[in-house]
Parts: sequence; C-alpha cells; structure tokens
Amino acid sequence: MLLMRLIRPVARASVLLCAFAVLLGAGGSAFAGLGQPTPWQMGFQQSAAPTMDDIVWFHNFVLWIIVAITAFVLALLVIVMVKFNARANPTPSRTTHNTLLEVAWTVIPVVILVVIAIPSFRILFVQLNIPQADLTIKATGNQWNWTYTYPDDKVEFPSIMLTDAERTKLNPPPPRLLAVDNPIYVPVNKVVRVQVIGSDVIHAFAVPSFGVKIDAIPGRLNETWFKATREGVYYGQCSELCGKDHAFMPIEVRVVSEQAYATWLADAKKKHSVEGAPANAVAASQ
Ligand SMILES: [Cu+2]
Repeated sequence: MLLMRLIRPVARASVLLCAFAVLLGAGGSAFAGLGQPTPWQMGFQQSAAPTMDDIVWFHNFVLWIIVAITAFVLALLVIVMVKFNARANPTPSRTTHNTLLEVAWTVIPVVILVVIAIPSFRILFVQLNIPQADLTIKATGNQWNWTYTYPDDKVEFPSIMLTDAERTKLNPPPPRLLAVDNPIYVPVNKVVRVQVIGSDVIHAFAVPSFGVKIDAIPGRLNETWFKATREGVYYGQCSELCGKDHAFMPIEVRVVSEQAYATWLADAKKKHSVEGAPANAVAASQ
C-alpha cells in the first residue's frame, strides 16, 4: 500500500511537531505576566476574563490544526523530493486522476474549515452580544490620551501616560509606557460595558488580559464588554496607528473589590464630577 507507506512518516513527523508546540505553548503561558507583558513572553498575557479564556482556548485549538497541516505538507514535500526525483524515479507514472484522492483533498479541508468556524463564530457572538451590564464606562480616544466617563455616576477624567520622571518617583515604579495618572477602576466579577469613540482620529481600545479590542471611531459609538474575574492591575494600549504619539496613550485598568471600588468612586465624584449627563451617555440600566 503506497498510501499507507506515505502516511506513516507523515504521522510520525506530526506527532513530533505537536510535542514541540505543546512545549512552546506551555513555556509561553509560564512566562506570560498578569496584566502586562513580560520579557521573553511567548504566548498571550494571562487571561483575567471569560472572553479571554475562550480566545486562549481557540488560539491553542487552531495552533494544533496548523501544526498538523504544516507537518503533513512538509512531509509530503520531503517524500516527493526523495522518492520521486529524476534519479530515484527515472520513469514517472503517467497517472493523472485518482477519484478517491481528489474527493479527499476537497472534502477534508472543508471539514477542517467547518471545525474551525463553529467555535470561532461562537466566540465572536459572545464578544459582540453584550450581557446585562453592571457598569458602563465610555472611553474616548484623543490625540494622544484617553478620556473616561462613568455616565451613571457623572464622573469624567482624562487619563495620561506617566513620564519616566513621574514613574521613578513611585515605589515600586509602575511599568514604562503603560502606567497612567488616572486609571480606570472596576469592581471584580462585574460585567463592564465599554462604549468606545474617537474624538479626532481612529484609535482602538485594547486590554489583552480581558480579550478586548475595539476601534474608537469619530462619530460612531462602538461597544464591547468584559468581566474581570481576578483583582489586579491590567494594562492595555491604543491599538490603531493614530499619529505621532500613538505609542504613548496606554490604558490602565484596576480591578478591585466592591468596597474598594465604592471608596474610589466616592473620591472620584469629588475630584472628577461633571455637571449633568455627559454627551452620548447611556445608563447601564437601559
Ligand atoms: Cu490612539
């Protein structure tokens, strides 16, 4: 059986490559930091939200498929080069059609695509279908900082990156190019709806640990959501090239207990209160 003889080394190579991928994946997640990147990080930042758990799972799932396909194609190429070169195979076969093979190489890729599409669409739906929100935050991208509004609490404040001089005054110094003067605070295990808009050009609001990334477009209110399940400090960045200081408008989210959130909110209401409801605000209860 020529087919069986061809398939066996392919299967062996696939197993080896899969084992390599596992090592790579495991090493990557071991190095990944919570809420911020770490030196030599290979994989995603650690997940702190159910949506990101889904994304990490889907990424690993597709990685297996890619590794298997790549190993298979590589093995086929090597077999063809070794067994069927002009020296090894001076009188080539004149076969042009093999119905079984042709049906297989049409149907199998279709099946693989369907297997990828089903969980992919499910995750897309979870991301875009915003559940009943406990809290709404509006993030407005400006050149080059963010303005955050808590419409239900009539709180609004700008959030600007800390300079190196400002950072080094703090103990311990927060990460470079990520820490800001006024972070967003959210309570842990609550559904946070984020409304995102641009005030001048297109920006993008992205926090890797929450699996959130959505464009901030002038004149269009985009929405996304996250539910942070672990307390901590989470950093993100503007993820759309928006001008010369694109790299200097980070996002800092502090996930805290409900009491700590209430304390922060009371303080924020004193410092950053705005008269009346801010423009475009939509109450979380709606
Ligand atoms: Cu930007």
